[in-house]
Amino acid sequence: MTIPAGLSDGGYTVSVTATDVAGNVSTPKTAAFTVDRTAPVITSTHTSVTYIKGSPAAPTTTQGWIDLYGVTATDSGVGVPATGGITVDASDVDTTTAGTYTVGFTAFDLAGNETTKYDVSYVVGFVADPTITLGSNTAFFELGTTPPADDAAWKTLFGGATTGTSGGATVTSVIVDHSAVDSAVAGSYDVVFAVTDSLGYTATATGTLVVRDTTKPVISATETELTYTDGDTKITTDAGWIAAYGAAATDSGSGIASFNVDASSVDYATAGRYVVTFTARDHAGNTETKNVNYTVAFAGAPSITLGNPVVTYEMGDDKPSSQADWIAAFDVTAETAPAPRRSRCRSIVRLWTSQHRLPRGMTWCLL
Ligand SMILES: [Ca+2]
Ligand SMILES: [Ca+2]
Repeated sequence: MTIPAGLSDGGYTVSVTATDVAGNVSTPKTAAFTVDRTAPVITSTHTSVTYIKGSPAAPTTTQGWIDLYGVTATDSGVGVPATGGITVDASDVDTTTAGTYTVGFTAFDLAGNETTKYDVSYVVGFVADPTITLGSNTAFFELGTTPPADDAAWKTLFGGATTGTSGGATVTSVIVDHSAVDSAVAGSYDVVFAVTDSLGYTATATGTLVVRDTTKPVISATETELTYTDGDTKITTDAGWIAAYGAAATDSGSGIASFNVDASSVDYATAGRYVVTFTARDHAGNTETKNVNYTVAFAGAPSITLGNPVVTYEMGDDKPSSQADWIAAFDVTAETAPAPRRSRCRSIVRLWTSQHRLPRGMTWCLL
C-alpha cells in the first residue's frame, strides 16, 4: 500500500472491503498504521563541557558522551530505538592539545528519520601542569649587601629558572616570592618561584637562600708608627692602644663582635721596635688583623760608675793624655738601658774632670 504523500504524521486506520461481481460486500478488514516523516529532537543538559585538572577522562564510548552531556532524543512519532538510537562523532577531540572541539550527536527514529547533527563543545582545558626547575636549589647571599632588585635578579641568583608547558599552553608569568627573606639576619630562607601557564595552572619550585657573612671586618688606623720617649705616658690597656693609633674596626655584615689588641711583645724596659697587633672578629667568626709598630726609644736613663773614684798621682807623674787614659785611670763604665734588638752605639761617655777639662765634643762609643 502506498501512503499518500500528503498524509500528515499521525495514526491512521485503513479499512478494506471486497465486493464480488454479484455485488456482495465482504466484512471490512481494518489495519492501523502510523505516518512518521519527522526526525527526533535532540536536547542536552550541557552544550559545553570543559576538561580541567581532576576531571574524569574524556569518554571512550557513545554512552559515555551521551551521559556527559545529558543527551536525550525524543520522537513524537514511532519513537527512537531503545538502544543505538543516538550516535556520536567525537573524532575531532584531541586530549593532548588544549582547545575547543566539536562533538556531534545524531539520532534517528524507528522510521529511519535522522536528525541533523547536534553539536556541542568539548574544551580541553588541561593537559599537564607547567614545570619549573632552578639552576641551583641553594643560593648564597652576603649579609649586609643589597638584595636582588627584581625577579630577574632573583632568578639569576639561583642560576636561572627553566619553565615548561604542555598541550600548547604558554608561560604567562614567573613570580618570585622572597617575602620570607630577611637579608639583615643570617639564616636560611625559602624563596618560591611560581610559573603560571596560559591555561591558568601553576607550579612552584622552592629554593633555599642562605644569608651569611663571609666578609672579614675592616681595621683602620690613623697611625702606624708611634715612638715612646722619655716623659711619654706608657700605654697599658686595649683602649689606650686603640686610642693612640686611632684604630677602628667596622663590619658591613654581622657586625663587630670583638676588637682586641695584642701588645704583649712591647717591653718598656728594653729599647726596640715592637709589633702591636689589632684583631677584629665579627659575629660570624671572620677575623682580621692589622699590625702597627711601636718603638721604645727610652728604656731608662744611662748610668755611669767609677771603679776608682780616687786616683792619686805622684808629683811629677804625667797626667793621662787621652780619653782612653782618663777612662782607664778612673775605671769608668757607662751603660744605657738594654737595646738588644739592633746593634747600635750603646753608650756615650763624656768625661769631665775638675782639673783638666777636656775639649767638649770628645765622645766615646762603647760597643
Ligand atoms: Ca519521528
Ligand atoms: Ca663580616
